[in-house]
Amino acid sequence: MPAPDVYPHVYTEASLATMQPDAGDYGLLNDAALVTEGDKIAWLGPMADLPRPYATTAKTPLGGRLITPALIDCHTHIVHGGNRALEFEMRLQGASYEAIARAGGGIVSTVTATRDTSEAELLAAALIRADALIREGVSTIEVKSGYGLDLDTELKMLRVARQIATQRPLRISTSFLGAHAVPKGAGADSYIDTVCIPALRAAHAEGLVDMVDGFCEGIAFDVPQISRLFDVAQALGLPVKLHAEQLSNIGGTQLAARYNARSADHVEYATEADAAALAQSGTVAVLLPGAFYTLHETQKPPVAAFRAHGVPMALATDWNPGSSPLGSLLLTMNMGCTLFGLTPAEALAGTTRHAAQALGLTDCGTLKAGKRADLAIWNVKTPAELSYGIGINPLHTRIFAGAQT
Ligand code: DI6
Ligand code: FE
Repeated sequence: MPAPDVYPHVYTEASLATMQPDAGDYGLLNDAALVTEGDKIAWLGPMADLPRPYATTAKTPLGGRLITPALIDCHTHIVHGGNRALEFEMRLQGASYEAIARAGGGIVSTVTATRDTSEAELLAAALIRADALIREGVSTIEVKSGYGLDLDTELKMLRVARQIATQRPLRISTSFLGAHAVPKGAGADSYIDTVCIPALRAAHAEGLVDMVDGFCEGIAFDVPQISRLFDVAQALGLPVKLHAEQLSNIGGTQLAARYNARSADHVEYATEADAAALAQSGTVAVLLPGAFYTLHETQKPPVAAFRAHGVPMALATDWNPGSSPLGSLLLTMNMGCTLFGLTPAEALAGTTRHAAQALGLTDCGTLKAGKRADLAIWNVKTPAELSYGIGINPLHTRIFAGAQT
């Protein structure tokens, strides 16, 4: 891990997409400079206003390149064993995601593979995925459990997630997703009460849990079952988030709002009333176009209603072996625009400021003096270019906690 740099770094001849709220689409500053000291942003503004003390410091001229906050992937399942290429082939021949899940494939097949994979092998595979995101200027990744569905494997997954941050210059937020699927041979109610909730308590006791997540869906858990889990989360002082309204509407979004969830994710089938509830509770809607694309969905999330009600929208890869084997947050931004109709400014807010909000992080996601110096410097001049390219990676340099990495 590189030691934090204590000397000021002065970046000049840059455009800054500060992503400050209420500063216009991108909070854009042209002909600007940005100074980092240690792991923080010390100053930013027009080059002409660069404070005296920095005038004599060595500078890094960026030739008009764009600086944004480093990107944040706020919904991933990058710790998992095996892959589901076979199901991809089955879906191409007409089998639906739900039919495959009900026949014992889907999430449950990744559970078998994850149980059978050692901690070291899970970590090695997760690091390869994390590296792909790092190469695109990502500084922070949320990582879920949920392919264990037993105490030992759920804890194994969360330990691996924590270890990623010891092996790479990355910040990791963990979500306990024990309520992801009903394991083979179990009943949903007894699974929640006798396996999932005890596993949550054990994982929390080991300091492995930052948030609690669930899958509220016809093929997974209903509102009363998720409520029981969320009651325990609340008693433990843990914030919640929820996979809600992905394939149908069974009330998950309203449930998330009642528990002041940090985010409600997927939300394709959310309604106007659901949008109003999210606005009320200050919950972020996390849109996951990778799953929409992979599953050939046609129901789009109600973006117009989210805008009308002022619901912050984030974008994430949902990187998982089944519904979203998508390893690019930049491509996710393009898909958010092309498939869901977001503007490129909304897409960038969705992978910076709003993604930070979805994780409860207040020290990153925008460019401002005092925030962490987690930055991405791009070989582009205008921020819309980040969403416009398809499979193009214009990253020039990633700065993590003030250090070039
Ligand atoms: N929704 C998703 O998109 C992932 N989990 C979930 O609840 C899918 C996980 C998988 O198919 O393995
Ligand atoms: Fe997911």
